[in-house]
Order: sequence, then structure tokens, then C-alpha cells
Amino acid sequence: MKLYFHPASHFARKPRIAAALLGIELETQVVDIFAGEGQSPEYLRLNPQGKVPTLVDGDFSLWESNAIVQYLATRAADSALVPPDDRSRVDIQRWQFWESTTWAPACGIFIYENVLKSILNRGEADAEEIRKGEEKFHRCAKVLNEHLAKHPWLVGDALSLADISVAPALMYADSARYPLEGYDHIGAWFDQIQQLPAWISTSPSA
Ligand SMILES: N[C@@H](CCC(=O)N[C@@H](CS)C(=O)NCC(=O)O)C(=O)O
Repeated sequence: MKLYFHPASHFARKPRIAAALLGIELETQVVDIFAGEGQSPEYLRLNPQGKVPTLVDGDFSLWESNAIVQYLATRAADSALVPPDDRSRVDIQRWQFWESTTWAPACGIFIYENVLKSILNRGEADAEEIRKGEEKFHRCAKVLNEHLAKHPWLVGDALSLADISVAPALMYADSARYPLEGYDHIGAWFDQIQQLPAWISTSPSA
């Protein structure tokens, strides 16, 4: 299986972490999205969205990072990352939908305004966008923090695909200046994730 990714993409980090934890060796290829490689006709044939990540397994091309981690878990001989009971499996999907629809868009405002704009020479962060971002961020950080106050991991009592899908956006917590003050349970959970060899080996600087 081949993964097209960019080392700085928190979405693309999910399948890399999942593969490392599942013991799946992936062939990898960097797509330089900053140089427009995501828009090349060859890449658009694999992923019409022109984004990373994309997984190719034979004649099957799969995009959307949460779908990719689900697929990787089906390929592993023994996946402790997906508990066997139906409720836990659906609970994982619930967190993955939440990540796509709510958490990543809130984090994305800070990544764009405080990190990407300067890389792309698009000027200063927009104060009104940051204000809107704060509103969105606090709504979802509160949900995550309250859940983690009662549970060490997002689903069940062990690391699962849910944690692997939700945590990577936090790789930009400092540089994108997420307003994380006071969300101590998110901090403690993320500390555990950052100690995983699979997190360390997938760092953009690794
Ligand atoms: N919902 C998608 C988001 C993927 C995404 O937005 N990737 C960004 C990098 S973090 C990208 O490739 N951007 C390039 C572009 O939009 O042209 C997923 O989960 O895979």
C-alpha cells in the first residue's frame, strides 16, 4: 500500500501513526502541496480533491484521512485500535465525524491565520477570523476536555483510532496559538499521545 502525504499535514499524520501502531509498512510519497503537486493531473486522478493524504492499494484509491485509518485497521492482522464490540466501533466513528466536521475546522482557522498566512505571504492574521475561531474552538475544546476529565482515552480504556484521528490537529497547538489555557485534561491526554513512538517517528522533523 502506498500513502501520498505531506509531513506537515496533520490529516496525513493520522494514517502514518495508525500504520506504525498496526505494524503495517507503507510505501510513502511526499506530495508537495505548497508547490502545487496536489493539482497535477496524475495526482488528481488518485484524489480529485487534490489534498493529502491518499492511500492506494492496488486499484483502490482512498482519500479522507479518517476513511484511510479505518481501512488500515481492516488490513491489520490484529487490531487493538478498534475494539470488537459494535458500540465502541460506532463510538470511534462518532469522534471521527466530530473531528472532520467540528474540531479540525476550528483548529484550521488558527492554522491558517497564524501559520499558513505567513508561509503563503498572505498578510497578517485577521482579528475577526481569530475571534470567530476562538468561539468555535472553545465550544469543541470544552466537549473534548469534559470527556477526557472522565476517561483516559476517547473510547474505552485504551488508545484507539478515535485518539489517532483527533490528536494530530494538536501538533499545531503552540505554533498556531490555539487558546488551550485551562483545558488541562486535553493537555494530559495529548502528553500521553506525544510519548508514543508512533507520534515521535511521524513528526515533521523526524
Ligand atoms: N478532510 C480531509 C482534509 C485533507 C486536507 O485538507 N489536507 C490539506 C493538508 S493539511 C491539503 O492537502 N491541502 C492542499 C489543498 O487544499 O490544496 C482529510 O481528512 O483527509
